[in-house]
Amino acid sequence: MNSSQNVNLPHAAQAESEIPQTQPLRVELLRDLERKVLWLSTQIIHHANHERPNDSGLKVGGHQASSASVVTIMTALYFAVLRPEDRVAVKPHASPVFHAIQYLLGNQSLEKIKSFRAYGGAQAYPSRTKDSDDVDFSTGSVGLGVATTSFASLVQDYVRAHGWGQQWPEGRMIALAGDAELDEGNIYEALIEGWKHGLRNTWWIIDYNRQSLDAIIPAPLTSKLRTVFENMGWEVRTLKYGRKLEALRNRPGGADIIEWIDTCDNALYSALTFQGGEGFRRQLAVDLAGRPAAMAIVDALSDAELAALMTDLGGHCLETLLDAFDAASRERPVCFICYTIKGYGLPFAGHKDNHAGLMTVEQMRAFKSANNILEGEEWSRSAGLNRDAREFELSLERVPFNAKGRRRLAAEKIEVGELPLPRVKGSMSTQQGFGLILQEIARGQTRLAERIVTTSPDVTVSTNLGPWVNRRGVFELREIEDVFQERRLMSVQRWGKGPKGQHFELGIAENNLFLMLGVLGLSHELFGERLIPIGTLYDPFIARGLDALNHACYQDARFILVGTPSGVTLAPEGGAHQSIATPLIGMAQDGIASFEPAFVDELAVILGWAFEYIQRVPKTAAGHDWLHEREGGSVYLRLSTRPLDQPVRGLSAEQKHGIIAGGYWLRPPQEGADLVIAASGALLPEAASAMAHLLIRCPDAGLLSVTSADRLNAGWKAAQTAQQHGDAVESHVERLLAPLAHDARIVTVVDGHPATLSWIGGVHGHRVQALGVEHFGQSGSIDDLYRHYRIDTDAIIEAACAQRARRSPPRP
Ligand SMILES: Cc1ncc(C[n+]2csc(CCOP(=O)(O)OP(=O)(O)O)c2C)c(N)n1
Ligand SMILES: [Mg+2]
Repeated sequence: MNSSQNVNLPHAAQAESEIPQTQPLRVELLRDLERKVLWLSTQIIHHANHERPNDSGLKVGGHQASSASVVTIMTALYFAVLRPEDRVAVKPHASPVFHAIQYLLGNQSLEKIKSFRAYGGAQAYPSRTKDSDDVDFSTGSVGLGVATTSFASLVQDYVRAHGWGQQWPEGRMIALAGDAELDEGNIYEALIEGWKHGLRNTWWIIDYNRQSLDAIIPAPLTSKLRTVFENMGWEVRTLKYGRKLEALRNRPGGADIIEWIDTCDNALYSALTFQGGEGFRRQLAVDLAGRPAAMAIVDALSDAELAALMTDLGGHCLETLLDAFDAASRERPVCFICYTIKGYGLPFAGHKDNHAGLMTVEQMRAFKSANNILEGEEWSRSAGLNRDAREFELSLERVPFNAKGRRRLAAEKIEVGELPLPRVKGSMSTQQGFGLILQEIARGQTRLAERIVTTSPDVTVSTNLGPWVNRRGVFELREIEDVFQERRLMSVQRWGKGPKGQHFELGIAENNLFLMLGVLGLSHELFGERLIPIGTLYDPFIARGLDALNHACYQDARFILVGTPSGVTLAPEGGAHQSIATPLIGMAQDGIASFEPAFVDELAVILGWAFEYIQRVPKTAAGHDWLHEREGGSVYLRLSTRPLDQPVRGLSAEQKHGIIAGGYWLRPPQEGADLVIAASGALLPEAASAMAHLLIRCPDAGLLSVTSADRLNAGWKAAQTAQQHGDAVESHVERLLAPLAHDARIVTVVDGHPATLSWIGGVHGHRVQALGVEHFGQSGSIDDLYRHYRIDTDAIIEAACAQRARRSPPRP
């Protein structure tokens, strides 16, 4: 293809994809768009900081230099290369560029870009949930958006291998990464995982400006990156020079100039870029003295021309970019290392302190005039381009990427129905129960069973997912024989591998689990196909992937997370494997409802609800319904390996409601009762046994099974807000505790941090003794550890009695 003429569709297969009335834009037009995008993205930040009223005087911020660095790359992508099915993670600090492009394409409002970083305006960093202009992947915590794209590609393969998603062409999963993002370890974890799964159809485009927030990287990193990526099966394309510099190679002396840049220290090159043509000229006069042919080239150029030549890097050359994108493979993942200049085209280009730098009012005035933009035309889409406005608009309408409008897909809900329940009798742990329930589901030929996809970071067996995988198989793009089975060697795990498998086997990196769940849980919106993702891991190692979990929830991905085993109940395994803080994580993490059931029948109710809850459609309409729960989200189940005697009972509708709302009475308190023991999960037997002792003195006492401190608390908070707005509503926990005497005592106990339930006294002003684990665990038996951490029967009794001693005199 000759990209100086027309920009062709990048792939023949795609050319046939039914994109109506679109046509490639000519490079001259792309060049104008590049200028316009640079102007608008710079102006969006300038307006937020210097033009919009700002009562607080607080700096609004924004990253003009980071944005300028990636303008050419994003212009090439969005206006020429991308197709609607492609999905992009834009580096966080280029948010203004993304919003400017969507504004030009008619997908973003003027009002939103004028209120960039203001309440209700375009977000500081691209956000799927808070922005309205079709963000594919939220970014902000550097590294996560990049790695997400490789998991997105694996999930797309999964969907298509199962024969779904055929109504939508296969898209490329693309990350626009800042070069410092590659310092994040999660990138390398993702590279290894991608290699294991035969990753393809993924592009990582690195904005290689050699600057981060604080620093300029001291030595060339490209050779290191190249080996890492190639080693992991990636194709690497380095786009170092633009057309102008490349052309020098054929001129006498030109190679000397190229060689000079090749060997120039990054910091010096940055400083000279900032100084401009005059700076380069002085330096070259010294360094290329004795190379008359090279100096003849330099001497023939004006300062402006020399600066333009010396900074003509690959990432700022449309033709170079278009050619590289056009030639790139789909069958292998591709890493483009695009040399760029941070702040390219702006006065602080190359300056080492430019990361958060803002152009001054005077600089913006000069920049506006250089762009031929008149006063009042700052937000015009075509001003200053010397083009017919109507034709320009028509060209924008024909941009292939925009052919299908907003690309947020939807999928029908999967009917959940009654879950087939395992036979539960005798003693069983919630973890065992979980494995059995999934095994039962796996046996059935239901839509639910078909759409469940499980994944685990190397703890599939030890989190009881094995039987599910035996029935449903491991997902691999190609069929792989189980050698052990073939040779009739005994193994409990008979895991066939192939394209119809329903379990993603992951390596140990928990971060990858959450990135994977993040994409599996967005499959309905990204690929138009609903999946029901379930991920299992050891509960303490949630902390290992916490930022990726937060990222998944921030994107409103929908999945079920099973943290098991949990707490000091894991006894002999010791402190490194015993979670303490996870109940608080479950409460504090937005977008995920956490549960800690004690019995398998409770777990079954929660799972049945969870399958439906994760499919709820987010409310988009404005208006508040204070008590109404958040429209869906993910679900976290904190399970245990401690076998508990299972109650033989049929749960009533009221009990089931309580289990989901967060708690129900195992023994209801009498009216005016003066003691309640509230316990979660594996500690129910201790609570029940303490209660049996205490009943002699407190026959009215109640025993509460807290299935979800998170939902109890959230319901209470929502009710308080509603009550403050005049709604006569009562939360579940308010209702539960209503019969208690005003001076009743509550003892709470949880195998986790005691703050999980200590708030409960605030509901009606009751006194609380909160028991739980505050300090690192250790090896021991359950009895040893419960005694040591004061969560055993005696500790509960003591807490109840201590409260009794301190009981305040009855109010008159
Ligand atoms: C996990 C995380 N750590 C720190 C930051 C703060 N931070 C934002 S941008 C940045 C440097 C980014 O440099 P680079 O990726 O090279 O982007 P550039 O602005 O040069 O394009 C840092 C440290 C962040 N956003 N996320
Ligand atoms: Mg950088």
